[in-house]
Amino acid sequence: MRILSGIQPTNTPTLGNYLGAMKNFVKLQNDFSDADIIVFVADLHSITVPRDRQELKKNIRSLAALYIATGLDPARTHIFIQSEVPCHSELAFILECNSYIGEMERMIQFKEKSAKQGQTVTTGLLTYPCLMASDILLYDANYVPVGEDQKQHVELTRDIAIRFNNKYGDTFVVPEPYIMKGGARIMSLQDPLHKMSKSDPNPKGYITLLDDINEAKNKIKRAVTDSYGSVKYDKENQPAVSNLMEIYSKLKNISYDEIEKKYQGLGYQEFKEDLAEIVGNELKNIQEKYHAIISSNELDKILDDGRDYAYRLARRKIEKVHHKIGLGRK
Ligand code: ATP
Ligand code: LTN
Repeated sequence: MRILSGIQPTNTPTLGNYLGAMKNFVKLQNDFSDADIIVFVADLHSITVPRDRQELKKNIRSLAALYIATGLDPARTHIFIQSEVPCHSELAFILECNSYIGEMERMIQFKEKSAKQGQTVTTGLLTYPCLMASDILLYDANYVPVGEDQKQHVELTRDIAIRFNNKYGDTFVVPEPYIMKGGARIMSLQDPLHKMSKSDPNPKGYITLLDDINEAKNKIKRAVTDSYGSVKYDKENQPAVSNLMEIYSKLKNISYDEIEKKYQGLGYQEFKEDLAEIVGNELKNIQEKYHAIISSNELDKILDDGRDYAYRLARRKIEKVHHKIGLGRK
C-alpha cells in the first residue's frame, strides 16, 4: 500500500496546515508501519500564481525541514522536491490531453482563485489539477491524505485514471482521498466563519509554525470568542470557542467532552491561557528541531535520496504510459 501527499511552499505553514495535513502524515506514518509513504514539496504548484524567486527558494527548503521537524522520519518516509523529478511535468501534459477544459473550469478552487485575479489568471492555474493528478498517478498511490478543500482534486484524479485505463488498458491505480476527522478545517482566530489561511491579510487570524512563541501565545489569548461564556463544543452557536477546542483536542489528543469537563464553571480566559501554553509548547518543540535541521547537510542528503527513489518509480511509470499511448520509438 502506498500513501502520498504534498503541500505547496507558499509562505510558512499555519496551525491549520499542521493540524489538517502535516500532523496526519505523521500519524499515518506511525500507524501504517508496512505502508510506503511519499511526501513532497509541491513547488511547481506554487508558481501557478507569481512568486518572488528568493521567497520561493527559502520556502521550499523551509517546508522540507518542517516536514521532518513535525515528525516525518526520513528512514520511513521518502521526502523530495517535486520539480527535481521532471516526470511530474511530463505526465501532466499527457493527462491534459486526456481531460477536458470543462472539468478544469468546474473546480471550486479554480473558480475562487481566478475570481480574485481577473485578467491575470495563468493557464497553469486552470490545468493545476492535471499536475496534481500526475503527482498521484505516477506513484500508484492508494491513499492521498488531504484537508477537505483538496477532496475535489483527488476525485478528479480518480476520473482521469479510470478514463485512461479504459482507453489504453490498465495503467494507473485509482486513488482514494483520505480525510481525517477533526482539524480538517481550522478557522481564522479572528473570524471563525473563514478558514485559517496563510494568505489572510490579517496576521492575527493565523499562527504559522515559525511564529515567535510569545506572539503566537498572544494570538490565542486575543482570539475572538463567543458571548455564552462557557467552554462548550457547539459549532453553530459557539463557532469561535469550538474552533479553539478543535485545536486543543487535536494537539492534546483528548475529546471535546473531556475539555468541557475540565473547564466546567470556568470562563474563557482560563481555557485560552492553557491553550496558549499548549500551542506555545508545540511550536517550541517544532522550532527546536527545525533550526537543527535547516542548516544541516543532512537535509540535502535526505532530499537527494528522496528524489532518487521517486525518480526510479516515476520513470518506470512514464515509460509504461509512452508505450501504452504509442509515443517515441519503443
Ligand atoms: P492558501 O490559504 O494560501 O491558499 P492553504 O493554507 O490553504 O493556502 P495549501 O498549501 O493549499 O494551504 O494546503 C496544504 C494542506 O493543508 C492541504 O491538504 C489543505 O487541505 C490543508 N489545509 C489548508 N488550510 C487548512 C485549514 N485551515 N484547516 C485544515 N487544513 C487546512
Ligand atoms: N494541491 C495541494 C498540494 C498538492 C497535493 C498533490 C496534495 C499538490 N500535489 C498531490 C496531495 C497529492 C494543496 O494542498 N494545495
